[in-house]
Amino acid sequence: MRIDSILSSLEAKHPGEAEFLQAVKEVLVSIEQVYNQHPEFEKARIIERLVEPDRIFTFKIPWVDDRGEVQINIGYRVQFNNAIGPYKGGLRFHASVNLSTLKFLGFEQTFKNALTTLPMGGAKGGSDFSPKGKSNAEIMRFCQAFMLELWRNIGPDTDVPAGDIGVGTREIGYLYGMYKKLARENTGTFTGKGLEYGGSLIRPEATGFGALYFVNRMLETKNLNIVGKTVAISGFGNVAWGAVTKATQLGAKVVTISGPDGYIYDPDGISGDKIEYMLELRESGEDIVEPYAQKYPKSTFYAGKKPWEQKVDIALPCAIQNELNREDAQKLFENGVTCVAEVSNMGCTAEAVDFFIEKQVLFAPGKAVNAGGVATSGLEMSQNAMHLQWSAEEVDKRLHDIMTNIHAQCLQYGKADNDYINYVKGANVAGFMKVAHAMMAQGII
Ligand code: 2IT
Repeated sequence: MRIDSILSSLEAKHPGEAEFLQAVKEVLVSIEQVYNQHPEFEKARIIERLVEPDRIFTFKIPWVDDRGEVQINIGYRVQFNNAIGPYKGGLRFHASVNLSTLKFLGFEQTFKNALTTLPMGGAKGGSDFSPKGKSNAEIMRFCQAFMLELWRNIGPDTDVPAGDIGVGTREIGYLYGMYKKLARENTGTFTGKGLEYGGSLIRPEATGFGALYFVNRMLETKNLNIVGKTVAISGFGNVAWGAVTKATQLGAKVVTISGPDGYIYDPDGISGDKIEYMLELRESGEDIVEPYAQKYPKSTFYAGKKPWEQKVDIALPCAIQNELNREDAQKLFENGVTCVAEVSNMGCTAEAVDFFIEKQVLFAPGKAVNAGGVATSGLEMSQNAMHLQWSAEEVDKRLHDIMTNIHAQCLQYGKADNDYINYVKGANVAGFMKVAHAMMAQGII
């Protein structure tokens, strides 16, 4: 495989897609060795076919704000790869959304979904619409306008969207409501739905819960236990909330959360009503964490800073891509961090990942660690198809088993001779092999 020539031809075709190229490069470097052992992959141009999405929908979303003014956003759906099942992946509503971000997310999703063991292909979508400071009515009108365009291109067996940053249960409700009205069917084309209309128990918690189940498996490889460990978490949205909840339940002490305004350090640990308060912070729609320090005066707010400067045992980026860079990685390492697990997609820069691997820090990538979210979406699809609802215990047990299985796949492909587990390589190779074999079996399409 000629990684450099594949990357430079991609760069020439799609200039300026930095995040996408970063994600592709990471996968190509990981799989190079095994790919070279399979000349049939090269002959079928598997890599060249994998790095182009099957198709991309781009559309205009005009809507009217509360002042009566017309707003225009751009909407996207990147249907990346459906070799192993219907396109599946979230929608992100955030000011930073562009095609490069959604292509990187759709590409990652393809391998992540393969790791879950469930039959789901990869997709991602969203808009540069920022929900920050928008009224409920504005959010509803925007979601409806978004769906007016997208509805024809999705369906329960073709493409099943879900939430991501800026898209939670409320947005899914508005999106799904409009979808149903237009498509005149009620088969659960979205996941992350409310419990009353086809949603799955545990789905809201699943990304964070699954991440902690995975972290537990990572610690076990070093005969370590999570009880009593201090944890730094970034973000304060749905994913961070699930991670704080499960880490605390398992006996760890979470000392930080963060927002775009800075981070909170709480030496007593973020537990009990403080976890509930995270939901209040989120619902305020202001996108800031500073009020936490006013409500809980023993904690400190650090304006404009990231939590990685604190001394902790475990670091869990739960906010957005590239939120932890090489300098942050160095600080964590110097402070004796034991385990770093990306809960956000591509939470660490490439340089930070290289640094952790070079220093043989216990480190795992988002496509393995956070796969519990989409896995539980897959379980929601199963329940919808069967027209029934499983108990929380049933879903949680399946989630737990899936995360254990993903960890085993990472070990199978990522364990080096010196016993260091390269989870990046393990996850990429395991995901790639499944997708590649499925593509080979189905011919040139
Ligand atoms: O990044 C992700 O895996 C998600 N946002 C969840 C996708 C899904 O379809 O549940």
